[in-house]
Amino acid sequence: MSRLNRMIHGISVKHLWSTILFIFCMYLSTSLSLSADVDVYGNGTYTADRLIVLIYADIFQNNTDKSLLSFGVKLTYNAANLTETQTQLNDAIWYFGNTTLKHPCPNCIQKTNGEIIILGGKLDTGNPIEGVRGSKILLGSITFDSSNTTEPSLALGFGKGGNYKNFVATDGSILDDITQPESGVAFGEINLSPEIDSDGDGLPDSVEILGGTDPNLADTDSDRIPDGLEDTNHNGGFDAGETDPRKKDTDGDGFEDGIEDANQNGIVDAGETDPTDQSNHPAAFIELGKGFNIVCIPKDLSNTTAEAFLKEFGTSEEIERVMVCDDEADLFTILIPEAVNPNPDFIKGDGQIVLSKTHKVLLYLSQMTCTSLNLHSGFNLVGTTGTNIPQGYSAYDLLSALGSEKIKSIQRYVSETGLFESAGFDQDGNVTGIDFPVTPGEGYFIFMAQDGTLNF
Ligand SMILES: [Ca+2]
Ligand SMILES: [Ca+2]
Ligand SMILES: [Ca+2]
Ligand SMILES: [Ca+2]
Repeated sequence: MSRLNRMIHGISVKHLWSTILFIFCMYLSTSLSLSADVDVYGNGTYTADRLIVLIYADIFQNNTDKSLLSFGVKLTYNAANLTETQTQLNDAIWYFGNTTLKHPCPNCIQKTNGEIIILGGKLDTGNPIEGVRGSKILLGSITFDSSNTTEPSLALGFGKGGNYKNFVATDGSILDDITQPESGVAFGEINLSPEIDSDGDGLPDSVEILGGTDPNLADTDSDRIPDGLEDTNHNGGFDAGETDPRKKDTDGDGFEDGIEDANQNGIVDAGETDPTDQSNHPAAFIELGKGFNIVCIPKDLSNTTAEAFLKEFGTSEEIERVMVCDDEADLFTILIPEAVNPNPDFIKGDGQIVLSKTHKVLLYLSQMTCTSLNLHSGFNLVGTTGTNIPQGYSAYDLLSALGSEKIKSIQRYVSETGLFESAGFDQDGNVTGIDFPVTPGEGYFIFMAQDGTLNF
């Protein structure tokens, strides 16, 4: 019985065709794949007027003793149809120096009409013979403007800068010289397909691979701004006027890009600060997550009406309700945007519970005066409204300032995890629990044993 027959024997007719298809695909993929020490191939993705070619290599996949120290690849193209606009070596992997100080490879990209040579090497001073090994290793990329992106006539071959031989392995062997098909270098096809944007962030997958962002994650650096709104010209680079899609805080002023750009639209709107200018940043901010939030509005609340107070948080489209603690009655007053509301006493330093329908950032551009917190025995919902709280002030600092006789514990709500964090005193009067930061705009539950006042 043949191998195929043995495999088919015993399976139902229902599965027969899918099995035959599977075996056929196995055969196809085996017959199409290359099998040299280093297989070089490409993926091209196109739109109506652009073609991006990513050149990859499978390197020493069947040999764990060797890796590759250098390569030289040539792409031949039809210059009548294609105009090269950008060629890059993947210098994240191929570099001279070390992981923190990477020297650019001199003269490693050579262009003539119809031919581009990319040369690369890895020489890490920490481990000079480490080399590179693995499957689908990106060597470099070439971007073309095109009048005919779907039949561009592309071919890969050895890239030789002069007479140099460039594929050198860690054992000293020069793979350019080896002619047996299973050892040495084999050049495959460049497969072409239309550009896609898997994560829907506005940057095509190929541009994300080029630029080092994640093609399957819309916000690579999790600063709340999608990659495609940071890299606004969609070229995979980090250009003047753009925020860096690989860095949360582009200008390093301590405020993440998506806080400064409060509505996360990639534009500096009125009332926002510039995420690319270190000297321009907010004084304080409140970040509302979707759902439950405990916050404290950093402003002078004297003579504030419920209507004006609610406007600080947003419209009824954004906010479901705000709960203000009435300290005297130990009750919450519930306020609903754009409805008829009672007018509670607003006391500076009181916290609020906000049920938000959306994620929202509220920016405060100017410095606010600091306040003292008047805390009464029992439950308090308070917040720090000022911006002159000492740098690094934390729950333990607050507990120590009041002392174990007066304060029992402090809690905050972390909207990302949906959990409360708590700090207090143990039996011996030592601070214990999570030493979370105390920051302007955030609200806290404080449980007091006696009345007390806290001055920052
Ligand atoms: Ca994308
Ligand atoms: Ca981002
Ligand atoms: Ca960013
Ligand atoms: Ca910033």
